Amino acid sequence: MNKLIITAAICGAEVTKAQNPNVPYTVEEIAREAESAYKAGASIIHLHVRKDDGTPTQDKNRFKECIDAIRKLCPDAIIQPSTGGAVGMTDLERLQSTEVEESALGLKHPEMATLDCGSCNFGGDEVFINTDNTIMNFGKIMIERGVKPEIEVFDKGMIDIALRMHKKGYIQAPMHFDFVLGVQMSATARDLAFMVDSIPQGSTWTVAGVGRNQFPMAALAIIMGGHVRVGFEDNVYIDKGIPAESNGQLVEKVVRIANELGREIATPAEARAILGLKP
Ligand code: KMH
Ligand code: ZN
Repeated sequence: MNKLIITAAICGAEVTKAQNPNVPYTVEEIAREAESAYKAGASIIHLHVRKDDGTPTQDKNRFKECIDAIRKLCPDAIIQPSTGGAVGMTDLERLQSTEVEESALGLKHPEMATLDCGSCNFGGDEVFINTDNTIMNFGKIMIERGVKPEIEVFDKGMIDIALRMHKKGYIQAPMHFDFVLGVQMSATARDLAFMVDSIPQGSTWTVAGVGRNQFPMAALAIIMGGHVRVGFEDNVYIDKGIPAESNGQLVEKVVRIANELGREIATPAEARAILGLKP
């Protein structure tokens, strides 16, 4: 079985310090959390950024500051900015994260970014909106900028949308999917198997189990040959009712489970090879 890519979603846009005081807002805090995850074995940092007061932002200058700060501590990590941002942001705001130069890698744009392939209920009256036009526009721009999409899917229909976008030329193969389970679609072994069965041969996938689903979904992915995303964006607890001290602590737990199950952890270089990114 190939090695396990661990993605750390260190910050998110919705989670707050009231839920766990270790959720990062400032540039320094974001760099600290990225380093803890990287040192524990994460090869991808999925990145949202905040203003110092915790307000989510897609401001490209803030992304640049955070990416540069992370690079100093995690020289070879794959940094994957979000283009999802927060509910209610405009497409133009959201796309700013793909404009940021990855100076340390000599790249004009990030290596990867997320591409959300459909709309999703986010609780209460909140709807995370991604129309077909948004997806086509984001897909086209990401191809032009050489940014590999991580296709975010919150339910099965979003896989079908991604496949249609691929047919029309807005997403290139090999495709990499992130199944976010426990928001709209339930996080069960049956549903994960259904998602994995629904993507084309040659694709790669990771799973982000939300809340209490984080570690059960991670264990399933480790066994099934997929990859794993953990982090404060999806879950702030290391155990029931016990806030995690850091993103690194969440990553360490995944590494322990993987070790027990005999799955080796991918380095960033190995993750790049698995995902078809330039070395
Ligand atoms: N915060 C959500 C509205 C992504 O990063 O692309 C969107 C999200 C997905 O987190
Ligand atoms: Zn995200």
